[in-house]
Amino acid sequence: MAEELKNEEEQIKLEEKDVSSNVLKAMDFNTKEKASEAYDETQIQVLEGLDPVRKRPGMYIGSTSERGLHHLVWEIVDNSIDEALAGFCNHIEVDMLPGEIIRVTDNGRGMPTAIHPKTGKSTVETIFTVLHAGGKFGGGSYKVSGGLHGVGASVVNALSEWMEVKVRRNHELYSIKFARGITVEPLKDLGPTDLENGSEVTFKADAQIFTETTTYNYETLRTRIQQLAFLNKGLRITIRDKRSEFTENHKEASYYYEGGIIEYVKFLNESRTPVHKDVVYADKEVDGITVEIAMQYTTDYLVNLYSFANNIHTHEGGYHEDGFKMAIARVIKKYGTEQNMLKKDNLKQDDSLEGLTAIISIKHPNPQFEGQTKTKLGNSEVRSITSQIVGEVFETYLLEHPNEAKAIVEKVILASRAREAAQKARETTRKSPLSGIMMASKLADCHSKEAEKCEMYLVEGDSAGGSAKSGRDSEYQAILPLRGKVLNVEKVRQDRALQNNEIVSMIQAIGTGFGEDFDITKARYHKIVIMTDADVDGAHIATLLLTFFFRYMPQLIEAGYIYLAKPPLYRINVGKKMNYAYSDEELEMFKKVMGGKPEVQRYKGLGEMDPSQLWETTMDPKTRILMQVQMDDAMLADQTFSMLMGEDVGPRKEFIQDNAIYANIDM
Ligand code: TSJ
Repeated sequence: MAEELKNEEEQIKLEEKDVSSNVLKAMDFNTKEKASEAYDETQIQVLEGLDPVRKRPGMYIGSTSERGLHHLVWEIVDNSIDEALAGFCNHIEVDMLPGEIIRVTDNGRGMPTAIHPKTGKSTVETIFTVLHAGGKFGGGSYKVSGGLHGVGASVVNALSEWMEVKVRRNHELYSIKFARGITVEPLKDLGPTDLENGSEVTFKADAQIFTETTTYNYETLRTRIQQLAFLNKGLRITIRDKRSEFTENHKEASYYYEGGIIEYVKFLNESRTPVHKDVVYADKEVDGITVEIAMQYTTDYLVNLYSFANNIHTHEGGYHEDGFKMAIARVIKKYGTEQNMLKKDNLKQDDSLEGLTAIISIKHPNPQFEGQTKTKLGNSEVRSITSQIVGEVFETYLLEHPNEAKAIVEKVILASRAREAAQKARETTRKSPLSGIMMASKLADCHSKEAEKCEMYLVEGDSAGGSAKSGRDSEYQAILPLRGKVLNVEKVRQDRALQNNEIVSMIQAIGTGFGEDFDITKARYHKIVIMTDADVDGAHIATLLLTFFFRYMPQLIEAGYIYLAKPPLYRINVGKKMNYAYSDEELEMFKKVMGGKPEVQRYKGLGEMDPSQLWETTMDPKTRILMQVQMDDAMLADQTFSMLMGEDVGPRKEFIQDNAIYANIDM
C-alpha cells in the first residue's frame, strides 16, 4: 500500500492545520449512539468540510492508484451493507455505466431526509458534505462494516467530479447533486413514487485526483462482491458491467448465499477432497460480538484459514484467529485422548490444522485494527469468546459424528508423525531441508550482483523461456524457464515439494531460503516476475506460483518483490504503424485512432512473439506493464482457482475473457 493511513486521532491533529472557518465542533453529536459507547471530552469529534480530502486524498483512501479508485466503490457499498446488517435491506446493486460511472443502489430504508439540527441542512446533504459524518446520523445504527478505514460517503463525494444521490422514502423520491464535494443542487422532493424504499448513489471519480487511471476492473469488483455475499448470508449483491456501447459485451453476476460462509468453505473446497461431508458451523453472539465460523478438513497438507473482522480480511490474523486455533487443537487433543486414539503422540497446534479450510468472520462494534497493514484484529476479549464458541461446536460435532471424528483425528496424527519424522531426519543429518539437493537448474542468471536492481523472470514454457533469454537485458534480468504445470504445493507435504525440480530451482535462485530459515536480506533479486500466457492455462500456472510464494515465502509478497508481467493481447497494424493492445478496450481505442484498415493479430501465447517483440512488450522496463502482487491476491487467487475448478461455467467463460488473475492487483 502506498501510504499508511494514520488512525483517526492523528488524522484530526494533522488536519487541524487545514481547518478554517468551516469547522463544526459537535460535542454531543453522537449522543444517539449505542449506550455502551460513552463519550467524554477526549472523544470530541472535529467535523469539518472536505478541502483536506482533496488536498491529501491518500490519507483517506490509501492511494490514488487503481486500488484507491476501487476503494471509492467499497466506501459506498459499505453503507448499504450496514443497512443490511441492521436488518433493513436485502439487495444491493452495483452498476458500472458508460464513462466509468458507478451506481450503487440498495432497498433499505432510504437515507434520512429531514433537516439535521446541527447543520441546518438535510441529513443526506450533511452525510455527503461533512467529514466523518457518515454512519453517525439517523441514530442507533449498528455500524460494523466499513472499508479499511471507514471514512465514508463524504470522502467519495469530495473525490468525485460529480455525484447524484436519490432517496426513496415514505413513497417520495428525493434527489441531491454535488460536484467535487460541493452541493450544486440541494435536496429536492421529486414527488411520489411507487417503488420500494431505498438509497441510490451515482458518481464519477475525479480524473484530477485519480491521475493514473479512472478505469474500473470488473473482475476486481466481482470477486470482492462475491466475497461480501459469502460473508453476509441472505444478502443479494448484483454487479453489472454496462460500460460498453454494445449490449452483447455487458456482463452481470448476482450472488446470494443462504448458507453464507458455509457456502464459502464449500466453494473453496471445490478443488479439494473433503475428509468429512458436512461443513462444521457456528454462529453466536456474545457481549455484542458476533462470531461466525465454518470449517471442513480436506486431504491437503496446508491450512486454508481466512479470517475477517467486519468483512475486512484480517490477513495478519489477530485474537479471533488465535482463539479459533487454540480451540481446534484443544478439542482434538481432548477427544483423541478420551477415545484412546492418541498414544504417545505429541500434537502441535499446526498438526490439528493440516488440511483444514476455515472461515472465521466476526462482527465487532468497535474493532481495533493493528499491525503493519492494519489487518490484525487487536481486541483481546475476542480470543476467549471465539475459543469458547468454536470449542463447544467442534466438540459437539466430533461426539455426534464418530466416523468423521475418527478420520479427522487420524489425519492429525499422521500430520504430527510426518512432522516429527522430518524433524528427526534433519537433526541426524544436521542439514537444512535444501542442503544436499543440487539441481541442474535452467536458470540463465544476470551478471549484476546488485540485488536491488536485479530481476528474475519465471517464464512458462521452454520456447518462451528461449525468447526471453535472447531478448532480455542480461545485466539485470535473469530467466528461469518452468516446464509444464507447476506443482500445487497445497497438495503435497514439504518433503515431496522439495523433490520437485521447478520448486527447488526457484528456491535456489531466489536465495532467501524458506519457512523458518527465510532471510530476506539474502534475496538475489528484488523483482521476481511471473510471466505466463494471457490465457486460462497461463492464469492457472500464475495461480500455482502465487500459491507457492504465499505458502513458502509470504515475506516476499509482503515486501512487494513479487510481480505479474502483463503480455499484450493484440498487435494492431495499419500500414507501417504498429501498436500493442493489452486489453479489449485498448484494441477498440487503437482501431479508432489509427484509422485505415487495421490488421489485428491476437497473441495466443508468449511463444508467438520473437525475442525483440517479447522484450518490447513485456520485459523492457520503459514500456512493460508489471503488476505488484499484494497479500490479498493470494487469497483471491484461491477463490479464482476454485472458480476455475468449479462446475459453474458462466464465470469461467468471463474469466477467459478477462484474465481474472490480474484483477485486484496494483499496477
Ligand atoms: F453513505 C452513503 F451515503 F454513501 C450511502 C448510504 C450510500 C448508499 C448506496 C446507501 C446508503 C444507505 C444508508 N442505505 N441505507 C441507509 N440507511 C440510512 O442511512 C438510515 C435510514 C433510516 C434510518 C432511520 O433511523 O430511520 C437510519 C439510517 C442510518
